[in-house]
Amino acid sequence: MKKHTATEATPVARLNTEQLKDNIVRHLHASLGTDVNKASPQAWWRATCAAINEQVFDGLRNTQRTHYEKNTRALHYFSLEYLMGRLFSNNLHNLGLYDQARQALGELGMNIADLEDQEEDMALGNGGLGRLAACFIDSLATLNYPAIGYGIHYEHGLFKQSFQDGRQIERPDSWREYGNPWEICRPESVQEISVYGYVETVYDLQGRMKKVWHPGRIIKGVPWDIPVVGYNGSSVNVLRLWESRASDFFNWDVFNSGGYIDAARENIEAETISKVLYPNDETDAGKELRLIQQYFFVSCSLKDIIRRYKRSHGDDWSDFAKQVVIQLNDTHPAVAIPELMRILVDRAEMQWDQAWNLCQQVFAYTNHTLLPEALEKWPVRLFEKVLPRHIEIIYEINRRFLVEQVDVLWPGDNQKKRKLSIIEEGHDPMVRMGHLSVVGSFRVNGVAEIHSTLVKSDLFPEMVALWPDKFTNVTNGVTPRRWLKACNPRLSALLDKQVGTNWPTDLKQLSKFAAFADDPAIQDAFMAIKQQNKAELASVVKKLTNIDIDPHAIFDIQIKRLHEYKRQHLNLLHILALYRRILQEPDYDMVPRVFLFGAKAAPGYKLAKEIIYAINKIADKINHDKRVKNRIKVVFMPNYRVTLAEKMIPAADVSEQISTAGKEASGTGNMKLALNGAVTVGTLDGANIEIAEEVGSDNIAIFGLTVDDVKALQAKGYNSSDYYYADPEIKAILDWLETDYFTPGKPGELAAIKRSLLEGGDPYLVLADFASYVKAQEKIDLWYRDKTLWAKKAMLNTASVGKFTSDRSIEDYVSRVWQLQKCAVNVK
Ligand code: Z2T
Repeated sequence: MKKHTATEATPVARLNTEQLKDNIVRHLHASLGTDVNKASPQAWWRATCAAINEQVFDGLRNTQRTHYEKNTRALHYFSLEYLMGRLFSNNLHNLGLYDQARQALGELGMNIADLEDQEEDMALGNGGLGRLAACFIDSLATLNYPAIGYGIHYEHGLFKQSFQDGRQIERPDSWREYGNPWEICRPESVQEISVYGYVETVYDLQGRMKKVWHPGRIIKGVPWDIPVVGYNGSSVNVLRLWESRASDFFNWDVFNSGGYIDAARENIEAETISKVLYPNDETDAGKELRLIQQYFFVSCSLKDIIRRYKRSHGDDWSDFAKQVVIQLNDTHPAVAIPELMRILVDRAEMQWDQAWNLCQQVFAYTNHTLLPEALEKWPVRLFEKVLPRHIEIIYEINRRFLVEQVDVLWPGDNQKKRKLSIIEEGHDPMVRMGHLSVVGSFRVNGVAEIHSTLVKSDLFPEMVALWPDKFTNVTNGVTPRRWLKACNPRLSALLDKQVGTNWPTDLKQLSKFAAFADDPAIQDAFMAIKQQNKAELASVVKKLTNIDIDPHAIFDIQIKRLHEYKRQHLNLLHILALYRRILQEPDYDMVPRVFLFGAKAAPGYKLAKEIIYAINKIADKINHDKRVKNRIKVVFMPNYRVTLAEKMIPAADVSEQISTAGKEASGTGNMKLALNGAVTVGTLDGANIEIAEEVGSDNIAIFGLTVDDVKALQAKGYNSSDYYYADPEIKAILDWLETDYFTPGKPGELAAIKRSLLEGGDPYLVLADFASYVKAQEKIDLWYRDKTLWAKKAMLNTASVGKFTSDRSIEDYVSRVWQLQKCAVNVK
């Protein structure tokens, strides 16, 4: 038989247009029960998905067989969130079939873009953390690393957002209401997990103490597999998502004793577990159901991993840490640590030390934030109720940690013990999941250089003293397949021509594009593409908001979850400053600008919702004010999500990355926007710092306080009202918010922002950074007036951000954390 390598093997056969046409029509008949004359766009989309899946499943079988035969070490990515977006064009691009499919559908009388719009976003995540997981599994498959993603099969993903009189309304998202073509149910791999109940202490014949957990409830986990197609005929990996169901044998027993209704209620409760994604991105919900969600998917996943391991190793655990590495995506899945201990000690009857040793070789933990309100803590009494055995195990992990580690380095130092303890003392004691994650992992990483530095210096300094080598950095990245090739086909074609076609898997190739930054013909081509992308976005804006925007204006874009620390209100204050200048000076000279926002607020986050309301009200006023003469337009795009990002990012001139220094762990939208030729206005925070290093200070507008400045200002005592009284522009703008100018007849409706900045003490230093922000924006205005200068800066952004491919992030994880081998897939 022919020998295959990763590059020459094509685990997925390439089809030509004719074959694809045949397959689509065949599925229209055989799978959809319709025909070419009466099929709806939805049926065409499904038939095409089925045709794509024939190729996907070939690749999946080849990959799974190869991994099984070679018995490779594999990464197991544990994440509560995967923000996948749509998979139709992604899978076609990664299979190398997009152009054939477009042509095939065209010849069948269908427009591929219309079919793409049939698909609901798979929005099983909140924002950056969930989208990062999606980019990582794309890169893992592309790079041929054996890996599986584990998570929850939420019935409802992140809520759908609309506006009613400018206020955010949330509606449920039902992404699989009519079935999802990409998922495969695997009933043969169901798992059962336990919650509640009590722990009994028993003694065996040798007099050894044993703990027996008598669960109160048993729940079934049903796995759904989503194939993850690597780019260019590489591996097809799996994302395995667990759906909760009532366990038949446990609950329906009650039926016999006349407890039919009770049994039915228990069923409903079991099925509630995977019902809905918690919509808070950086606040700890602290709810019982959330803890059960975490434990449910972690326990199912560990059992799945162990079942697979035992298939080849039986009860011999000695190779487990060689075969298995588990990455914890933040602390959300950290209960995996006591769960694996429970399985090893209680079930496999392993000695504690040996079990702990194994655990510490298997887990690695990524921290995604320093915000105190996002650092997970669970009340001990909740743990006792839901996971009575796990809390005992956590106590024992903690006891040994304090005695064997902390007390050895700091003998008798009780203050250190209080600070480092996994259990936070108080009248309501808490389990600190960050501490547990650090103690139980062999590696801990932050997601950008500055963030990893702060994780060490500010969050876990004593842990660094105990384990200096545990801590590392892996700067985030984004997949250039989705975030350039698929979403920006025009720019992709130009890049293919100028730097060759290898950039999707070797993004540093883009640096060759810098050689054309002064070439007038290429500048024109580049700017013409931006212009077309902007015109396309303008028609999307018109359709969604009925607002007319001029594609020749600067498109200034801020897209991210709504948060005080991300400072959408700083952007808003700048808009108000411009508006006020125009009113005071009717001929105020500025390049026309469209400010576009996209953001969802967590439903319970009051001030975030007030900021959305204020942006909408102010937009309405400015957009209809004739005196503005279209110099400013403000658009709040409803229901921002992956699919909308794919339309906005290619059309951006300016990228707003304006968080308070030290607060944004990394950011990933910043990378996507720069890659598509937007110039960043940003603080020295998160990955902005590394973007600035790559693009150079001429090609980015940096402003504001640095991390050190912020610390110094807060140490000396920050008084926001100083800025209010010292700067007449700030004062006028904030006072404006209290009038009824933007909300006729209802003064004070926008006052919440002013209150938070003055009475609230302006915790994110908006007023301190305002003047510097306005200057950076003036620089942008000046730069944009010179078309060649701007083209050069934009092009150099695209050319310089090759570092931020998620392929590089994955290679960093492989060498610093996972120690995986690439595995070429054999074709059969
Ligand atoms: C999230 O999206 C992020 C951090 C979180 O901390 C939670 C969520 Cl849902 C618990 C973001 C960071 O804010 C962002 O800076 C980073 O780029 C992203 O995670 C991926 O690392």
